[in-house]
Amino acid sequence: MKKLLLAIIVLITVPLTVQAEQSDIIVSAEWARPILIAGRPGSAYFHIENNAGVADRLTSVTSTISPRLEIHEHTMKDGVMKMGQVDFIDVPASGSVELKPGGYHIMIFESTKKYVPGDEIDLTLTFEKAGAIEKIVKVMTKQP
Ligand SMILES: [Cu+2]
Repeated sequence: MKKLLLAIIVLITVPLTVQAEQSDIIVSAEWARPILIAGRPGSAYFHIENNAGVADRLTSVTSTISPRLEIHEHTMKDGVMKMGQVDFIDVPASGSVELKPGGYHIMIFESTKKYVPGDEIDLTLTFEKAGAIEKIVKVMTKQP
């Protein structure tokens, strides 16, 4: 009887636990550039994979190291590379987006201290459908 009860408990709880931890959005290959002087702008990059059959959208990024993070993109205008803030990054259904130097990136303004290679920066990425995803991002001099 005890064994049967245990089997029933396992059957009931295991699928629920797996579902709670599963996200259709996978964030990987995250890294950030050093911030050599406190307050100087920094940047962070990562790969976003969407395994859902519907599109999602990265709408905000926050961190405990700074009150001001922005989503940016680089664009070519009249042969000149410019960067500016965007409100979101669309992640296509069953597709992916890469944040990288010269493309989409996260800007970190007003950090209270400097960050050198080997340091870590926490990021909370909020997606419209997948919700919040927390990441610890390693500071590196160049893309791994
Ligand atoms: Cu920027």
